[in-house]
Amino acid sequence: ASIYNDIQIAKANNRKLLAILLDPDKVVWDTLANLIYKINQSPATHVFIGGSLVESTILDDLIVRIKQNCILPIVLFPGDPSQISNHADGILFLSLLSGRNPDYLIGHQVNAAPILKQTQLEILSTGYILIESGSETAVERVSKTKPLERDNLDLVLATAQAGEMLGSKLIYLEAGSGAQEAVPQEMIRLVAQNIEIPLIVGGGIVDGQGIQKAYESGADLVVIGTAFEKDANFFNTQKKSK
Ligand code: 1GP
Repeated sequence: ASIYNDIQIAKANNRKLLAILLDPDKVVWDTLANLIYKINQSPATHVFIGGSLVESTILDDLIVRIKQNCILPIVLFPGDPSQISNHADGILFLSLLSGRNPDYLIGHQVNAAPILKQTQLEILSTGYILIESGSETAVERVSKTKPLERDNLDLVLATAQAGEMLGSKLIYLEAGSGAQEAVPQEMIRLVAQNIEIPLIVGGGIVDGQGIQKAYESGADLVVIGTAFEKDANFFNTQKKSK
């Protein structure tokens, strides 16, 4: 079955999904076995791999190594076309709809298309919407775009709906990695209720309660990066504290 089909089936059954985001630059090779063990122990349903700026050349090796011991689908979450690996299962083919930088709206995508045609990767067209989250995040810095304001719900909704009308298969509301403030619940709710396609939410979610709030508001898939990166026992701790 395809990654997208599975996401749609999960959404239809109100079964919530969770992605652990790994930044290849921050993965410590020597501790990888333990990291994979922790991923397998966690409630994660997907592994996302990427970052705004990845300098590492270990992407292929990292994915091969994870796949040896982990059956979760591996989805690339690239900052630019250099972050493509045929060893992954799929790729979030992002367009940064909140910004007006043509490189991140269509430029990188044009460069990536011929490369992707040579791979078996499942292409997941994703309308990527950056939301203001307290201070400047890496996405903002690298893409040289401004996030949408937290209180401009109408603009966020119109942007998500435009993405859906353009043919995005997923909408991703992003506060940015390590964000001070996660995407507001009210915003998640409004967008979830007014689009048909699955909704991904991430950035600045640091505890089980934050994950639950995003789910309750209508997120279909939540992305956890920094919290797991800082503490591979993150999901054990969250379970115990309940
Ligand atoms: C960032 O949404 C992801 O692209 C995850 O963010 O690192 O804050 O969990 P965090």
